[in-house]
Amino acid sequence: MYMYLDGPFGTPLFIQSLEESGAAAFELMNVRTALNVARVVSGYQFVDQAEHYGPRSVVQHFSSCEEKDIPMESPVRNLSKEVQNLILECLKEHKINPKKVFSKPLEFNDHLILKYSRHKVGLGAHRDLSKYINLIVSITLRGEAQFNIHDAPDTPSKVAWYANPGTAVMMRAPGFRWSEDRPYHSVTCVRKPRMALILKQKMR
Ligand SMILES: O=C(O)CCC(=O)C(=O)O
Ligand SMILES: [Fe+2]
Repeated sequence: MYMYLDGPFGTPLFIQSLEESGAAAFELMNVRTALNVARVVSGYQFVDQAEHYGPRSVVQHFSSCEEKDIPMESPVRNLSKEVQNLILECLKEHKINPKKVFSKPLEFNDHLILKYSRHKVGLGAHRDLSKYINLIVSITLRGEAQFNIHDAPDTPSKVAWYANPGTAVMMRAPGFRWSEDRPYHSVTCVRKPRMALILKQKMR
């Protein structure tokens, strides 16, 4: 049994941050735990991605391992379940009806692991596809970068965090508070090659 969550996360304040700026960040687990997960998943199959993506030609400097290439018994899946439970427990503890927070029951069913190389811009400002609902959680497993939230793809960031091993950034996605809002975000200043695990809920 993996033990992952060292907090501090447990106040429903994240809901307020998600409503106000579209995102929230917190220390999810200690550095050593994050690095242990990174070590296990670094052996998975990663595919180098093109330097530009989509109609707006968003810059990206990473290789990726998608859901289908993550084994069923991966620590990624334990971690994902623990984060999901942590969020739901937090709502329960504070007597917040999850139906008022999520339009569909929260269930992370799609995972993505990214390995960034050192670059000034790791991933340009973009919004995730609207088929990813409720919440998106990005957990830094290794390395160091800056995670930014923007009002528009071409405006400077309005919120930014240093993402270090163990840091989790949550972003609202369609369905959160029954709204379609989803923030623009980017990853910059990749000072040390960064590995991130992204938890998503694909609408079925
Ligand atoms: O690397 C991250 O933390 C974010 C990745 C991201 O925004 C995406 O995959 O759409
Ligand atoms: Fe994204």
